[in-house]
Amino acid sequence: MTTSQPAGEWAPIYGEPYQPVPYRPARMPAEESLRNSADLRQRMEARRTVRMFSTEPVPEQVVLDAIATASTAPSGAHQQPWTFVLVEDPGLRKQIRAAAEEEERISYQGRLGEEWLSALRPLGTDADKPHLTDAPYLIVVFQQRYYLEEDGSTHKHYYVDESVGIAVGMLLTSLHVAGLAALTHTPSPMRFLGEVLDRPRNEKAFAVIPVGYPAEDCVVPDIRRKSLDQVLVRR
Ligand code: IYR
Repeated sequence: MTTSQPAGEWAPIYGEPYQPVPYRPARMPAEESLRNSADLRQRMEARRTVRMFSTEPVPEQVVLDAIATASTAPSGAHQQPWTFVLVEDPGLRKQIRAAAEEEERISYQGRLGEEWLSALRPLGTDADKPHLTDAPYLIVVFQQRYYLEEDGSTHKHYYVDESVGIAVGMLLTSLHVAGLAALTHTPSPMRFLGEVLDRPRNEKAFAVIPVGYPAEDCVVPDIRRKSLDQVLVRR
């Protein structure tokens, strides 16, 4: 490692002057760049979203590393507007599953509408959410819609959706390269998550991410990804 962050706790720096420090990462030889990018591309092409989890435990440190990696994401005004709640407690997971399934039943019974239901049909999703209690961990990602000081005063946060979306992408990448499966689950509405997990009023649930190993009999939908040609436009 050639550069690293100074050790210590982060604290807000609103209004402080610009104080740049040198950033001189060693130049990576082109062959190494190619090897690394091709290797990551190949690994990521093998990633699948999993909805059938084994209850087998996974190494806790891998999950902590993934959350720490996610928290390296760039963010609007470097405000890092995210909180990751790592839920292991079986009682809490049961509560989350019951509340999610209650909402999802209403959704699948018609709230989503025919167009949405038909978009979901090839994915085989339904209102049953066994992954919420089977997977050994749930990572519930919250967006901090604004910064909340202890005295109750607030500061605006910027580009919160974008920032948290990038962080979740990095989280999923880290889990995948460490051999763990995950699901980006967005129960809707998600308000119950803030209540069950006792989060402050500035935090809004963004996604629930069950993490674990795929079940032995895990199946996934037979779907294809867009090719590079289909997503790349060159000018
Ligand atoms: N939240 C529901 C429905 C759902 C919506 C989308 I968009 C998906 O890609 C998958 C599911 C559920 O979790 O089942």
